[in-house]
Amino acid sequence: MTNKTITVPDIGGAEGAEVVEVLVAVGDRVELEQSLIVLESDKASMEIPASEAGDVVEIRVAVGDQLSEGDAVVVVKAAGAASEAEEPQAQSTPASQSTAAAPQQEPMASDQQATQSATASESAAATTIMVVPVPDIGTDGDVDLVEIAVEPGQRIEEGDSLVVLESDKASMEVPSPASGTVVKLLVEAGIAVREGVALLELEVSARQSSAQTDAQAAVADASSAPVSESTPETVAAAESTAPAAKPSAAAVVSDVASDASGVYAGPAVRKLAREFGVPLAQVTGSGPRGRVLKEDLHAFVKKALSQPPAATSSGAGIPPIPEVDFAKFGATDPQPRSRLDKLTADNMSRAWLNVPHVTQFDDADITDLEAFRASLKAEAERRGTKITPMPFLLKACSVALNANPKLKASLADGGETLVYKHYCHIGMAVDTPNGLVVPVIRDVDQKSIWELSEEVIELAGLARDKKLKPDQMQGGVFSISSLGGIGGRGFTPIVNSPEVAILGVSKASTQPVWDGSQFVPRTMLPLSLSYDHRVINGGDAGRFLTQLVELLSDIRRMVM
Ligand code: CAO
Repeated sequence: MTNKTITVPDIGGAEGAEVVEVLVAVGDRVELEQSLIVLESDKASMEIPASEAGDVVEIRVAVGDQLSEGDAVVVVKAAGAASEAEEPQAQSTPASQSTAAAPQQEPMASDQQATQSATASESAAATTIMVVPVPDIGTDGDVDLVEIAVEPGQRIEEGDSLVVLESDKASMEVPSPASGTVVKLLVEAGIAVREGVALLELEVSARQSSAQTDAQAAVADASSAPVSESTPETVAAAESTAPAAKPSAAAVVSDVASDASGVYAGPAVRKLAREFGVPLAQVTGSGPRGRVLKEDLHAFVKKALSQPPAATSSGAGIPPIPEVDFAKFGATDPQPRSRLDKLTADNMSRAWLNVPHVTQFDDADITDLEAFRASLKAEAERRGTKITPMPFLLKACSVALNANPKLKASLADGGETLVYKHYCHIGMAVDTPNGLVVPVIRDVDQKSIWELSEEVIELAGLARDKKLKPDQMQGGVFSISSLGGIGGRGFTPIVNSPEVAILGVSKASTQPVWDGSQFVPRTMLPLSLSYDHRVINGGDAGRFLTQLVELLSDIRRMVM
């Protein structure tokens, strides 16, 4: 039994590839070629395989470490390796030792097809055409060419991704072996390719080329390039090897097709996702077999940035409501929401999440009020208006608010200060086809019932015609939400923060009320007062609502 240090093999010259996952732990038994860690460079995601089977006795790396060829990964206690020396000390193994362990290295032998074309003049132009083939991809079979990442005329740097290949198990990016300009694509997306198939022609500098042609690789024969459009004229055979002219197999080590969360994405997309801080599992892939493309990631980020934060998730650790594909259950008709609806949603979420709400209920006996209102009908008609319970509600609220000023105060300075207001502007929720708006009636306490009545009609009309000006929706100290004209026996309105209280008004109805000796029919108006319990206590709310009920039950009290 000997201790063996397993090191990073040739990873295509990538320096400082980051450890993104450690797949084994001390004490684990690893088999030959079992993946030990996952490294990611800016071009590829690579699983580093065990070059020895044995028990892991030491892990030399941690997530976040930057590794290069030859750096130690793990130490294993290997069985039966009689020829190997014991390695008692932890140290990096020389690259030459480690590369022998990398299964990806072998395809770099001279039977591979790389490629230097001789079509270009070797002279004055000082450029030459290089044909870039599919490198060793770890399989003899065909793989799908799913994406072409470059186009003719494009200037690229050595290492830039040229194409994306995909097998059943892996997605691979083929990096450019040299810097240059793409002259011609020899393949198209959607075809099947295999090692040796010419991908494209690259115009490179003669200097760069000559450095590469010192060790030029043989070109694939026609039979090994089943889908290539390359011709003998454009692909000149060479007998030597050309490591610089062909992508290193290790540099395109396959990225696992789908990770533990089932995400299917290439290394560049994974890297980008990490940079954006996007959990890839949340991105819907539009590529073949659901593969997440860069475009998908961009679309996801764009959408996330344009969405109001509280639309589906409040943040603060509150889990978002999952998206549901309703079309699975029947016909649907998705409609974009109006700006007003989305704004209301934001405001409601903000108030709901920030304000500890309590709602208190009571009924006001408005029998006399209704009789009085009915008596005003003829006069209202003469004035060219009509009078609903709303102006009476506004007036009664203004009186009760002035008597209970805390109900029209607001918190400030992060809760350090309570701002009392000497004015009495009241907001009135208006239901419009376009959404909910809350125009504000100013100085309600100083206006007559007739004035209030006219203003209710005017502001409700402006709201429905989308003609309210911003200042007509600002400055409220309290709100009334009346569903009385619509129906319902009670509801719990959401405080229109930074206000601290809101009155919900439901539909009045005739109820039997015990008068001490008998039941008598009375018109009862259900009221619900929601309040911010950080500011308003039950006692404050109880006093306010009781006074409001008294005012509505006997409107003479409004002038007292
Ligand atoms: N009980 C019984 N009847 C009532 C009533 C009540 N509480 N309140 C109003 N009514 C009657 C009115 O008297 C009127 O009847 P008549 O025409 O016979 O007189 C009818 O209902 C319709 O009134 P209205 O709603 O047009 O007028 P309003 O002054 O009472 O209310 C406004 C004006 C703008 C508040 C109202 O039209 C409205 O938009 N309400 C919806 C508010 C809302 O959406 N709140 C929810 C916010 S949170 O989602």
